[in-house]
Amino acid sequence: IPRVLSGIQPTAESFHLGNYLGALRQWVAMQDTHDAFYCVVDLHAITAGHDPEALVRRRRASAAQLLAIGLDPDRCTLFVQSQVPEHTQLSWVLGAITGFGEASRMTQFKDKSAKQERASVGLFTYPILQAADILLYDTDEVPVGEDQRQHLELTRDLAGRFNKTFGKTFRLPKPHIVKDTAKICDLQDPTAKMSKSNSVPAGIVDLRDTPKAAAKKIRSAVTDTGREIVFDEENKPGIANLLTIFSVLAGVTIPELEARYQGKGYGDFKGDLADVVVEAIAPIARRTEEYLADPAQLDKLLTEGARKARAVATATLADVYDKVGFAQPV
Ligand code: AQP
Repeated sequence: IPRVLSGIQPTAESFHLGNYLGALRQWVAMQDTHDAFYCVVDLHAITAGHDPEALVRRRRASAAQLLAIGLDPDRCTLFVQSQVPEHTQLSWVLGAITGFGEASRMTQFKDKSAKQERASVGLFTYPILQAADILLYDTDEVPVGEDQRQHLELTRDLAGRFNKTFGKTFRLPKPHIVKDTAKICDLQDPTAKMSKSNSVPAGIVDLRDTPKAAAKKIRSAVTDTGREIVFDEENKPGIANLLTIFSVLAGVTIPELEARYQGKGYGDFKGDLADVVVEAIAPIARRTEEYLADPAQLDKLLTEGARKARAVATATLADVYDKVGFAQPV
């Protein structure tokens, strides 16, 4: 049974519809077809500055949302990255075989560092830690959005290079990117991706938004000139984005939606979509609060997940340490 691993950063109080449709929905589905490892990547979340109290809160909020969307600790290994020290240990080894130029080509670093006054070295080496996350678990597939494709390529390059230099150790992982939902766009700027750190609040639907707030954001989403509801990414990126969201959440194809709204206006369409979005996220928000009501139980569950993860991670790291000539950790 193939292995899947993916992670998500606890950088906000809530995940958004882009995270959910681009990646998290696939996480849920792959629990039944794969040996699944999912982690809240809090080590990654400190690379752009952070507040410790908020990090604790967001770590739990992230785990609660993952359970709320349907991850089941009996069917997957759900854990927090900082509880598995092997991630940083492997990252150091991989950093030593990563070229400076190679790391400098990562577009996410270029984009994110350009927006900061002082970008950290941690932000620069982020993709190397991500490679370690993936390679520790002999991962076959990594369900992610389009923005992570380049990092996955780096991961494969590093795995191949390590294998060639020190002997076969790592499996080469493949990205699992669902094309239709690989890039959900900002509701206020449909040419940009919906993003926790870049979008204005009105541009993002959060999974923890109240029904009223979510509906309002959908109803005030930027749409294009013209009146027709047709899927045309080039000329009508706003409507195309809304059609994508509608189609996936309601389980209706885009041609069916185009037919349904022929001759109707944007207002009708957005009103109906608002209902669909609220119906999808309201139960997630409610269940998230239920899990958050018992933080001790949540922490216990995550610690059990970390134990399961470590059973795999320590074996991989021991092999890596042998291969590179390190003494074993005691
Ligand atoms: N707009 C999106 N459409 C489709 N997939 C998306 N993902 C993120 N935004 C979209 C996917 O969500 C997963 C988790 O992402 P992350 O926690 O690593 O954060 P990110 O990719 O950096 O996403 P954000 O929302 O833009 O966060 P910030 O702004 O904090 O960096 C990934 O699989 C990602 O592909």
